[in-house]
Amino acid sequence: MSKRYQNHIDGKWVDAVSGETFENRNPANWEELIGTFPSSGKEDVETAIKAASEAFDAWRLTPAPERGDILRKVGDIMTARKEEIARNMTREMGKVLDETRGDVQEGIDTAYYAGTEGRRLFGHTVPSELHNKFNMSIRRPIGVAGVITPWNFPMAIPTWKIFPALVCGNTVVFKPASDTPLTATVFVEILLEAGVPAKVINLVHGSGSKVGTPLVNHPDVGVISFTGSTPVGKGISKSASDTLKRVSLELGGKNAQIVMEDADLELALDGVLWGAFGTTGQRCTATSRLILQEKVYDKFMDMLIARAKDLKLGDGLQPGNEIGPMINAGQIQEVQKYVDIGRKEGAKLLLGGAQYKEGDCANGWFYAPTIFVDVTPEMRIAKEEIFGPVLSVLRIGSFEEAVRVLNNTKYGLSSSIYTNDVNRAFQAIRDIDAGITYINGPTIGAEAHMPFGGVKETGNGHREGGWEVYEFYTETKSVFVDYSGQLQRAQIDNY
Ligand code: UN1
Repeated sequence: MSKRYQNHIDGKWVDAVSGETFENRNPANWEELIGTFPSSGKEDVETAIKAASEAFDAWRLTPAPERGDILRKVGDIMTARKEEIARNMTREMGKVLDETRGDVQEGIDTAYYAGTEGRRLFGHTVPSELHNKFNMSIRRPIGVAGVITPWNFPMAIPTWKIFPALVCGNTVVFKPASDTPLTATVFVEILLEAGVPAKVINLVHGSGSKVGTPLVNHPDVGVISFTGSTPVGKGISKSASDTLKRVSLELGGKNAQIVMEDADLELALDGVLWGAFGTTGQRCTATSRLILQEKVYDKFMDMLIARAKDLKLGDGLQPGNEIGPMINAGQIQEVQKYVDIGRKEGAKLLLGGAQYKEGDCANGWFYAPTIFVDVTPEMRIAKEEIFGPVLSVLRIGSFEEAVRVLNNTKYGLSSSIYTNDVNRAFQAIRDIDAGITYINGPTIGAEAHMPFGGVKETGNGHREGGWEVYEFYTETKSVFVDYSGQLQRAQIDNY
C-alpha cells in the first residue's frame, strides 16, 4: 500500500497549501509506487521560514553541548533503524543495499562527530595592543539555514549539512530532492524523536523551481547549502547575491583515476570498477575517466573489460546484484546523449552504450556499464560531467602528461593515482587541481570528519564534512573587553 506523506512545517505534519502531490516510484521497477508527497509552493516555503525564524532565539540560546547531545541521540536512532532506512532508500533511489547501508552509516558517523563538535566550536583569544584589555573572537549562529539536497546520497548529504547547521545554533528549512522524499521524511521524523524542537526543523517537499527558488530568494534565510549540478548552483549563486546571503555550493565533477606503469594493477582494477560503476556512476565523486599509462594499457584494458562485462545489474534489494538502476528516465537520456556524443567525436565504444532491459530489468531505468577507449583530452566525454556508468579511457605516456590530462576540465572534485613511486605520489598531491586526492585508492570514499569539496567549477570554496563546515554555519564576532576604567584610544590613535 502506498502512503500519502506530508511536509513538516511550523511544528506540524501538513499537506501543501495547494493540496497537490507528486509520486515517488521505484526506479528498479516503476510499477511500484512508494508514496505520494506534497507538491509545495511559495506559501508553504514562507510559512516554514517564518516558523524557523521564530524558533531561532530559543535554539541559539540552548547550550551548544546540549544541541550536540540531541544529535548523539539522532545517531543512536539511526543506528537502530539502519536496515529499514537502507531498504527503503534502495526502493526509492535504486543503489544496492550494501551502498544504502553505507549511506546511512555516513549519516550515523556524521551525527556522532557533530554531537561532540557542540563541545568545541572554538573561538580565539589573542593579546590586546593595550593595557588592561582582553580580546577574543566568538562564533554565533547565522539564523535560518536553507538546505537543498540531491537524490544520490539521500541520507548522508542532508546530515552533512543539517547536523552542523543545528549544532551551530541555526534553524533549518530543508528541501530534499523530489526523487528521494521518503528518506528525507524519515530523517526529519528521527530528528524530532531525538528532541530537535519542532519548529527548528522544517521539511518542504517539491520541485527546485517552486520550493528551492523561493527559499534561496527569501531575505530571512541567512545561509544556503546546496549540492547538485553546476548550472543550478550558478543560478543559486546569482539569486542569493541579491540578499547577500552566504552560500555553499557542492557541484559537478569529472574525476579521474591515473594508473601508472609501476602500479599494483589488481588494486587499481578494483578501484576503477568501484569508482566508475558503484552507485551506477551517479556520485559527484564517480570515476569518469581512467588515465592509463601506455606500457600497461593493453594488459589493464583486458583485465578491466573482463571484469566490467560480468557486473550484475538488477534490483538492489536482491543479493548478488552489483549495480542498481539509474534514478529516472531523464538521467538515462542524459547518459545516452553523452554516449552518442562520444561516438560522434570518434571515441571507440568497447562495452555497453545502451539502456539495459534484460530479465528483471525490463521495468526499471537500468543502463549497461559503458567504456569508451581512444578518448582524447579535448573530447566532451573527457571533460564534461556525465553522471552515469560511463568510463572514458585516455592513454598517456608520462606522469606529467597524466596530471595535465587530469587537470584538463573545468571541474576539480576528486582524483586518484595508483603508483608505488612515493615521489610521484607527492608530486600528484601537489599538482592535481582538485579538492580531494587519493593515493592508491579510488575517487570515491569520503570520510565524515574530513573536509569534502572541490575547486574550479565544482564549488565556491566551501567545504562540507570535517571541521571546516562549522565555520560556514557561524559568523565570527570580535570582542574587546576594556578593564582599564579609562578611555583608551586604539593604538593607531596613540602612536
Ligand atoms: C556525492 O556524490 O555527492 O566519497 C558525495 C564518496 C561519498 C560521498 C559522495 N562518500 O564518494
